[in-house]
Amino acid sequence: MIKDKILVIGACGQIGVELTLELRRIYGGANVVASDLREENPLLKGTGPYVSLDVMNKEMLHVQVIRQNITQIYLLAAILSATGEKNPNLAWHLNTTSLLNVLDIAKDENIRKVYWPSSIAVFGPTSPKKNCPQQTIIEPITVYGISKYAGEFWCNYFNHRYKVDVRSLRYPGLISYKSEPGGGTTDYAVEIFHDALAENHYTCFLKEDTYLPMMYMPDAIRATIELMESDEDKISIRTSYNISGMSFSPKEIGEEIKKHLPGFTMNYEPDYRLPIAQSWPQSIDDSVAQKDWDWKPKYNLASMTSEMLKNMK
Ligand code: NAD
Ligand code: AKB
Repeated sequence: MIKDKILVIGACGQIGVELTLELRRIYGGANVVASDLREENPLLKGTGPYVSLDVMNKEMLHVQVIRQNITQIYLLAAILSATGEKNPNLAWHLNTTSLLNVLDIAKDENIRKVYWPSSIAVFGPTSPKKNCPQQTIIEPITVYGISKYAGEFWCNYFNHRYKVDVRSLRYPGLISYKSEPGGGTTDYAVEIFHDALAENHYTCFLKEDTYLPMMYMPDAIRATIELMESDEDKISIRTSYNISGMSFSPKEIGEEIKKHLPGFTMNYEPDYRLPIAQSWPQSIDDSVAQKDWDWKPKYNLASMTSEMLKNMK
């Protein structure tokens, strides 16, 4: 049996912390090397090795891969949709160069598997709004969406041309309480819990009827590991798989929170993130992921809300 040694890049971010902890639970703490530009997240301390690493420095990345005998890479470093619009050049540069650095090294060093997440942000205003299919019109309007769509095709290219086993999911907005979200348009669905518990009130930067696809973090972590552990012959999509959890609007999540915190109130002050959200689908068709590797979410709006409030209290 191959003994895997995993490198997680961007391990101190919203997904990275929880994914690293779960990978360490499965593969053993010493076999999962966490890395980031930032200081080590307190939740990771003492659970396994940590290296400070800038993924843009290809030489340093290459040295770490060789030095640590890495066999799998999870690349999570990116600039998300809202922050990306403030500095489009930086977002394009980080999101695409980081992926090319990792794919090149994976090709040269025979890395067994690579994971790189895409996003529902690849879709744009011309994509279907409801049950957006795996293959459809894709015309993203954010630099983040453009970088993710380009990245999907780089993954596809490296798989077909060089046989790099790179796998990917188009995550919806992710909702978690262990680590903070990092500059996305769907972040309102995390902020709302913090403000509800602190002030019993939330001012939302989207309109009340802005439906978006969302997922509770435990489902996203499970989807990631299920995809990565699936047999290679089950993977028919080498760009990125649609996956779906739940869909709701700010008004609906507010009403759900109100069932637990009766005095909770909301108002709306839409900003530059509203057109981004309105350009994305409201719900996602993930039938290809269901068929290929048996994907099925566990959480809906009600169960996610009660878990979030229970854990955050
Ligand atoms: P995040 O912003 O919370 O974390 C990204 C991490 O990467 C940060 O800790 C940051 O310090 C690190 N990083 C940035 N530049 C780096 C560099 N040059 N070298 C090394 N590390 C660097 O992001 P996240 O929400 O955890 O997202 C992880 C991945 O999942 C991204 O590719 C993102 O596009 C994708 N995704 C996230 C969501 C979501 O809702 N969180 C949804 C869809 C897709
Ligand atoms: C964002 O809002 O930018 C992310 C995403 C959906 O990719 N959460």
